[in-house]
Amino acid sequence: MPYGSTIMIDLTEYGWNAALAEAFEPSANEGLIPSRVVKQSRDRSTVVTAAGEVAAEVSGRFRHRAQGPAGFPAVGDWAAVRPVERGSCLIEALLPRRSCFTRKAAGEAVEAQVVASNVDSVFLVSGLDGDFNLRRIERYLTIAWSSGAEPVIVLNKADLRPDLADVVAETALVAPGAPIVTVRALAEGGLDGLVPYLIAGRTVAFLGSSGVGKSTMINRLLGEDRFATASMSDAAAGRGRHTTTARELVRLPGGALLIDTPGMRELGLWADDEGLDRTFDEIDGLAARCRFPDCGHEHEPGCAVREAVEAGTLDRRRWESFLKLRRELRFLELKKDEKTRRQREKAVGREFHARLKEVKKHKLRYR
Ligand SMILES: Nc1nc2c(ncn2[C@@H]2O[C@H](COP(=O)(O)OP(=O)(O)OP(=O)(O)O)[C@@H](O)[C@H]2O)c(=O)[nH]1
Ligand SMILES: [Mg+2]
Ligand SMILES: [Zn+2]
Repeated sequence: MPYGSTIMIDLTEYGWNAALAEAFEPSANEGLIPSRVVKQSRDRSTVVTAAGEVAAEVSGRFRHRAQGPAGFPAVGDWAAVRPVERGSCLIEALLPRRSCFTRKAAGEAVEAQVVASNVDSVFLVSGLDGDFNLRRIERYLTIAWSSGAEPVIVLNKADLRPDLADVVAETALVAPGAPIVTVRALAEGGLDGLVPYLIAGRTVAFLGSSGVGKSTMINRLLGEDRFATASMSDAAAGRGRHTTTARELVRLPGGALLIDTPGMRELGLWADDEGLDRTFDEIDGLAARCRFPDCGHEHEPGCAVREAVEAGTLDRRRWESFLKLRRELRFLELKKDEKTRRQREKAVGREFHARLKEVKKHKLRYR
């Protein structure tokens, strides 16, 4: 790759700005160059630099210093890289993330996994077919409100639902404060509702289960079949799960930056209380009228939330969903605290042994 002085790509087209340039300054002094991660699959990255796209991997120093999986490069990250040879470079550091959509990594480990970083909007995509699920939307929203990006609920495959107005009304009840857009990815003009969010230099991540039409939408917006999509026959037969396997950022001709992601089978919560409260805004509002300021809305007397459920003004499923997600968050907090404590104990232990060794050495020397 030509790393010389020829500049082929203006990184402002990828969202580079004065604030990033300032954060990058120390790295510039080390002879590194700025780049954005445009593709991420397992431990392989591709970054775009002023000289074009190149394969990238993290340096030994980066790996040594990284704090868990969330510290590793994710699509959308800005990275300081060192060109090494034709067609590859080493990622030495990441610039601070402005926002990031995070989930709990699958399995027992209490680790965050960054799905997409530095995003302005997240399109939470559902398909209006058999797979439509309001509870899943609440789960995505809780993370999205915690991410620092603006969520937009995108309901695709609107062609399959004659009762569209009802579905939108139902969705609005579980997504207070989030815009809802219905689209038909396969129809002429069917994506017009997304246009207000596709702004030059701004980044939009497409998130949602497998088969909801994320890649189909991005292809239509690009005007080319850049990404593989599940074929109609696969979709009809219920096959074609997880067609997309990498997280990838592309630039639309109009300048908006879109991130395609593989469908997520499991979306473990990695969020904060504020994200939960925004998702369940009406419950948060009712809570102000509970007798106890720290009411858990479960068994306490004088609970305005439970009273609303009993009076039928708050949907019982909504209340149950809130309690379930909150339980999941509490469990996560507990595990995180445990982990921090263990790490601290380990550090204290290490320190103690180091001192002990010093003392012994000292005694030997002066005996
Ligand atoms: N009826 C209908 N089908 C659609 C629409 N949008 C997409 N599809 C179909 O849905 C199937 C899945 O689309 P994909 O774009 O591959 O889905 P995806 O969200 O990218 O899935 P993963 O990559 O597995 O996460 C394909 O067969 C599409 O043709 C739509 O608006 N209406
Ligand atoms: Mg896809
Ligand atoms: Zn209460």
